[in-house]
Amino acid sequence: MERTLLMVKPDGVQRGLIGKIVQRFEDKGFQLIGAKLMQVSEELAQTHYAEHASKPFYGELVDFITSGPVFAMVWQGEQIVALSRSMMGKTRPPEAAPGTIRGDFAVRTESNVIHGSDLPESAEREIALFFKPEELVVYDHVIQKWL
Ligand code: DAT
Ligand code: MG
Repeated sequence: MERTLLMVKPDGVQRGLIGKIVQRFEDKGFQLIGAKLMQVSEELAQTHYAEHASKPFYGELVDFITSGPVFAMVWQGEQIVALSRSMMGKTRPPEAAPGTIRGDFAVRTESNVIHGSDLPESAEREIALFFKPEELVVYDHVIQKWL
């Protein structure tokens, strides 16, 4: 079963959007297997966003993700990486369709409310960065067969 790292960014936490965002993934039928409110360190931010190190917005990106607590989560489900990306909407809020998380809640690209892994390989890497194996809970998800 596929897993992904989803994170309510500091803007989403401050705006009180954790509950609404969690609700969307529960409604879809995905299984929550780990979650924590945490402060991202400079070092974790740099490693997590290493692919963007050469971009002009990298400094701002690292500053933003470390500017307040985030709500980091690991979710599991069939095709969850692609499906959660489509639920998040496009990176730039003006391009994010209404009904998506960014389309409904975000205005600016630099504060676009949610992070989600873009590929199954990135998901495995990011989950290992944010969570220790013992922080993930394996349990039976009884609605699976009805999805
Ligand atoms: P995503 O978060 O949709 O995977 P990404 O990996 O391309 O998007 O970029 C990571 C984050 O960096 C993104 O959520 C917001 C910020 N970002 C991307 N492009 C930007 C830009 N042109 N100016 C400012 N911030 C940007
Ligand atoms: Mg990305």
